[in-house]
Amino acid sequence: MDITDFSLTEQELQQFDRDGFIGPFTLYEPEEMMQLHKTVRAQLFNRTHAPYDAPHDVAITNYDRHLDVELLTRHVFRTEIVHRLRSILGPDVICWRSEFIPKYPGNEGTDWHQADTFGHASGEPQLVWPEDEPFGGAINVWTGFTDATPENGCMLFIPGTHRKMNYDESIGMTFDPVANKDVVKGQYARGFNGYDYSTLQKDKGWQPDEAAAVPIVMKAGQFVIFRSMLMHSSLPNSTSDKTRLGYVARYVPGRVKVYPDTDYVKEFGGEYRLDKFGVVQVAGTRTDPQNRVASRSLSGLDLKPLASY
Ligand SMILES: O=C(O)CCC(=O)C(=O)O
Ligand SMILES: [Fe+2]
Repeated sequence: MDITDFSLTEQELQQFDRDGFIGPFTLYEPEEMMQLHKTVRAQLFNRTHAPYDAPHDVAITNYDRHLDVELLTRHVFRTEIVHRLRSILGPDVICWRSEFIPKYPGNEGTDWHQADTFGHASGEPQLVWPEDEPFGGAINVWTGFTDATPENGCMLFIPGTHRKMNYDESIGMTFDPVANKDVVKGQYARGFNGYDYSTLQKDKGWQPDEAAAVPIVMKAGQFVIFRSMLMHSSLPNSTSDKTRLGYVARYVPGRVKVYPDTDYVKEFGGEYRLDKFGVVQVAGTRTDPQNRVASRSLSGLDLKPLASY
């Protein structure tokens, strides 16, 4: 096999189909990751071209910096990632969101959730797949910018739970960062950026099967690929000195409509204009004609999508 071909093997695809996730895979060596993290951290402070003008304590401030920070643009295009995505999604792949998800020492974990339309906050879908497809949601590529361990807040997955939504995202949630902070659910303090995700449960009497959860332990520089429809959460950071930082890039096939019929991202009690937003074509050529497209990075970098096979 060509060592520059990172496509998933037949066996890996079967595993992904069964479990809803695969990995971790190594993208950067720990030393390289540390350097990259340091450089990117400094560049994130420059918000001249940042896509959303949001207060620093609102999570959306961390969204989509792959659109303006060159090293992150390069990251979402990495062949180690895109080849594998193409194995799952086919030839036309777009990156429609990225997010930094930090867990500082003492922070609560992330509550159990599944995302299909990503409309959980406002009740309005952010992603619309063509009808009659078996899956919705995105393929998440979560990269550890630091190590992720059970102590500092690694993710938990419940394998095989990606086929059935236990949550109804069309209900929408109430943003209340005070009431929804550090609430103990199951054994741990877990939240969802100021929301209570459990309010979307279709069956109020149902509980996630925590006994079936597996910890996703990762070294800095590794990434894991998972369906957003998989049941996932993360543990609290119980350390006093070890930050956990994940950078997740979310991808869909080009045929998915992204933010249909709206000019805003509506989350966290605010509405943020999509003027600077665009999907980034990382493989192939096709995207839904109504999708906003970023033809080049806001930093000026002009990367070409991987050619179709
Ligand atoms: O990093 C976390 O704690 C949760 C990640 C997550 O929910 C996601 O990437 O969709
Ligand atoms: Fe998630």
